[in-house]
Amino acid sequence: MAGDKDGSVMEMDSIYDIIDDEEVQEINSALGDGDLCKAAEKLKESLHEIENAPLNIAITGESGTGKSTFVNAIRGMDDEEEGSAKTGVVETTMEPTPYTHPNYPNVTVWDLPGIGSPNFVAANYLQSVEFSRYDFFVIMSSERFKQNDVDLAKAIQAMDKKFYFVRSKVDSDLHASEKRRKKTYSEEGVLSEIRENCIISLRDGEIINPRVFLISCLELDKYDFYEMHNILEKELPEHKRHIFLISLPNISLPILEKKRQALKKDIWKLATLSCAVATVPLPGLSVACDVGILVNAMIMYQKAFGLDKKSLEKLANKTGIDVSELKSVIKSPLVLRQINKELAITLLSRGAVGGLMIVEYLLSTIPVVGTLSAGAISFGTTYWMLVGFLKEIAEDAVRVLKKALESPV
Ligand SMILES: Nc1nc2c(ncn2[C@@H]2O[C@H](COP(=O)(O)OP(=O)(O)OP(=O)(O)O)[C@@H](O)[C@H]2O)c(=O)[nH]1
Ligand SMILES: [Mg+2]
Repeated sequence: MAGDKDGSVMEMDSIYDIIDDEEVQEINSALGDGDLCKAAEKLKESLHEIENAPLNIAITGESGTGKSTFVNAIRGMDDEEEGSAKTGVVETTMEPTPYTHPNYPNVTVWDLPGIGSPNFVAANYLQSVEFSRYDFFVIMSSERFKQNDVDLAKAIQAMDKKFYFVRSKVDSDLHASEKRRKKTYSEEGVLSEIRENCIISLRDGEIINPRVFLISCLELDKYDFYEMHNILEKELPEHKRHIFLISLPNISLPILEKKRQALKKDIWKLATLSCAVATVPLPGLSVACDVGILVNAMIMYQKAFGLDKKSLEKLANKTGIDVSELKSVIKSPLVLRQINKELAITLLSRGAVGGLMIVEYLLSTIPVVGTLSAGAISFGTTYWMLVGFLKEIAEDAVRVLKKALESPV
């Protein structure tokens, strides 16, 4: 795939790279009897639900285990940024403190009070932090898990909520071990020793099949963070998965790919919605669609992949790599342009041929598309345009991340 010099959207390898069987089935059942307006109404609700699903993540554990640092890290923030949780100082919070995600206001990470006091009673603690509002709990420890951690996990389970154990600061353990045992040092060895240790202490506390993720809040892209995120994603209810994926910090290539897939899944909904409401074709095009819906989607992609102005500046700050240098690896002429109606219309007009290809394919697999008359062409063209834009932006996000990872910081 390549955007040509004047910014046209892509050539694709094959139609199957663009639209798969699962999507065809979904479109088929959504369009049902060919009533686009009825289908659009349902899709609107479904999109609204997944984009606005509230996600509340509770971080708990003993004092000093890295809770506040983790609260910042999973929101893609550093500890000194405005809106970040205070770290490093002994700040015994007595109340659960909500920290909103900087880009997604429906995602809140809660920094809960510590559980270290000797007369800690798990059930009372859960009542006092209003356990029912959280989607899941992360119980953090920077050493072996203790009785309080175990009691808390059991009480969470009794309330029918999910919990995950995080063993933080593994970077420090590795560093110390490397210094002290130069000859026999093995990263894998140290990590499996820590894991084993945690599992034993949890099993001793009668936690069956405990799951422990080894993490460094200072280097979130390493160790078990990705695995943890995979498991969380699987275990979240379906309508919360999207926002969870999209709100993750852009710290690793697999995360970028997951984001692309999650966003790609909803393109047919956006295309249907955009075409359902408009009846008058855009001047000079045989496409009738609501361009505003497309512009919003494009802005959302840019933000999700951290290629908007604010995110690039933040990344530059974090890595010490100049914004202009980060931008220099961006290949698509589209990614850095101001996203507005004009850009969307330009892309739609250049996507007409690809749009027809989609329409032809859909007509052969979903005959009901044929009843949409002008809507079918509009659907194909808008769909093609968004897929192309997403592909370009995702590929550039990969280039920018690779550049950022070169940073010595
Ligand atoms: N090396 C290393 N240090 C960490 C990690 N996580 C946190 N820290 C450091 O540990 C110290 C305590 O971290 P906080 O995030 O403030 O811990 P907390 O659990 O919020 O502590 P309280 O609010 O007092 O309960 C800070 O100096 C952090 O920079 C980690 O994964 N690795
Ligand atoms: Mg704290």
